[in-house]
Amino acid sequence: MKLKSGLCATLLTILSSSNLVAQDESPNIRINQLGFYPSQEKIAVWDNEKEADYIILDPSKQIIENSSTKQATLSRISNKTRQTIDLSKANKPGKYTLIADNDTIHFTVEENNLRSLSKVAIRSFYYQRTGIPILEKHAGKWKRGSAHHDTLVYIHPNAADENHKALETISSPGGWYDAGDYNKYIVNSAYSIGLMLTGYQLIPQYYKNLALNIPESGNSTPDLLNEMYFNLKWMLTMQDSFDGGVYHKLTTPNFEGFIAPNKCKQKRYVVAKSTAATLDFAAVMAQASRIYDKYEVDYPHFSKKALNAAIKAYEWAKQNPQLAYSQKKLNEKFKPAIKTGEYGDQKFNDEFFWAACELYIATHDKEYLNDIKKYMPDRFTNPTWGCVESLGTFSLLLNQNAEIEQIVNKLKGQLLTYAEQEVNKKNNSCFNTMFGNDATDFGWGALSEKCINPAISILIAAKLCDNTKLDDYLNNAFHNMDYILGRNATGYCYVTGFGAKSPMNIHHRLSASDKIKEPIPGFLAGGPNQHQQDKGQGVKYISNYADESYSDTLPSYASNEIAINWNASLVVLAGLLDAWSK
Ligand code: G3I
Ligand code: 9MR
Repeated sequence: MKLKSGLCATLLTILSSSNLVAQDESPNIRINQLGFYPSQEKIAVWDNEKEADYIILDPSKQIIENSSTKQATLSRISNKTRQTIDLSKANKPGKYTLIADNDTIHFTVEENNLRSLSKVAIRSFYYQRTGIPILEKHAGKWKRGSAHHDTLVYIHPNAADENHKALETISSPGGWYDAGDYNKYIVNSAYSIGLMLTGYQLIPQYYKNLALNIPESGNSTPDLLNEMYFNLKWMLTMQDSFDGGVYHKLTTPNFEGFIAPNKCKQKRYVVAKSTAATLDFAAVMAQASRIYDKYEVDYPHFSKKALNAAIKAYEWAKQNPQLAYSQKKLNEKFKPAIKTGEYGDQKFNDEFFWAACELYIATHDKEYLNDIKKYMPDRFTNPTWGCVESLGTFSLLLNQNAEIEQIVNKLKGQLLTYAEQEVNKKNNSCFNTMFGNDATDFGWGALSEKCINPAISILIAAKLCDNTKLDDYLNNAFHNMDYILGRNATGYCYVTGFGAKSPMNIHHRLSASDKIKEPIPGFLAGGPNQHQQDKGQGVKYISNYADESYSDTLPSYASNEIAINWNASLVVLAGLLDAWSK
């Protein structure tokens, strides 16, 4: 076999060492830093306009590939040309070495490659738990004392009504911190759990056996459900028992500083009820009521309670169908002004649709079926916190019956049309992905909303609508995951604690205040965001290209925050790929 002299020299160095090479030392190779499943379509990207020769060594250091990079493709975002490195010869479990020009990188091939990511991504929610001590036996060095007990939460003047005076208190303990901040938001909580319950229903057997080392582990409920129950229980406390409406969020007036949770001093309030929060609550409670029904032993009466809460919430929403949570308007009338995350929304057809779907599935009541018809979307829209109709679609597909056959067929058609459009985006992609070829892909939370969620949607399309597409869509979903884990424009593996080049300075108050160098593991960063809303607030971006608008610095809330909804995406995709990879 004839090798170019540069490759020969690098090969000799490699054969005499076995250290893992960090991504930074091989700047031209962009690769999934977690490795691959044996059966997966495997490529790396050569981030250089010049073609390069490369070799691949198998675990016994034999050369199994001697080739050159191919498919030079110009990015539509930057002026960069990238090429493809074919790794398909690395198809058996083991540790491989890729040498391209002067760059060397090791990568692994193994069964269950994403298993650890799948677990740690769920465990990140345990670290977000409020009001309880996070114990060393579960959290290792990231243990911490309890804080934010929320047993004395004030009714904000903007939430006062005939049954609750301003500044009265309620108790609303538990639940997860939303993100890098310390507040708890109903819209995002409901959406996150709705998405994970969708994932759970697709692969219940997989989750049955996935033990997470959280306090409830070992009971008879799958740990994913155990973890979500912690937040569902809190959500129930956010419903006004007088009228069924749900407070939009539980929050301090201003974001806290980057201080430890037990140092926080601001008062916490529940704020005005809203249509979006109440409908999202109704949807997720109805969904949870049927899924947790099997786990009465661990969670007695929860199912019934959740369903009643959902029904009441839906009734409230029907009477208050247009109550947007507008912080600006409320702040003009009420004090103290609330400046934290808005999760604002003006359109509620999607929330009505999701809630009607879940309540119909839980009760088979015609009233909800009528509303499903009334709010039926005319096309499929990828799930995000503000656009939740897809969660209704997924639930109907998962719970079909003769009565809704026509509706389900329509929704299947919509989902398949969407999926075809989505996979076509891969044409002429320099990362060989559906995601990341256009600047508009990169907004706040892009990695979850625009990269992972479409991958989830197409997988569901193949699994529930057209099985003949499964191989193709699985490949595409894997490629989007490769993007998340390193085959991308910055070379970051965007999940904390994973990969050779990983975020170290996430905008996360828990990680920033714990005096531990490494961030809490398992969190997906929001990722590159062309709008750079935090620019000039101490944030320097490495580049202005949309796909490189990422800053691994603490102040970068627009690119480097973490959030439960983004991790929910990661949980679902990692789980589906791990379960369906065979
Ligand atoms: O909808 C518009 C779209 O029409 C427009 O083309 C696009 C480009 O400007 O913007 C879209 O609006 C964006 C909106 O999210 C909807 O996705 C806004 O620019 C963007 O600023 C907004 O970001 C939200 C951010 O809060 C700021 O409000 C994120 O989605 C949301 O995930 C994030 O959530 C925060 C919570 O408020 C507080 N806790 C942390 C959490 C994560 O950062
Ligand atoms: O830290 C805040 C983060 O958790 C929010 O998601 C984000 C968007 O609402 O806002 C961050 O707070 C910033 C504020 O919006 C503007 N001034 C700088 C704050 C970060 O230090």
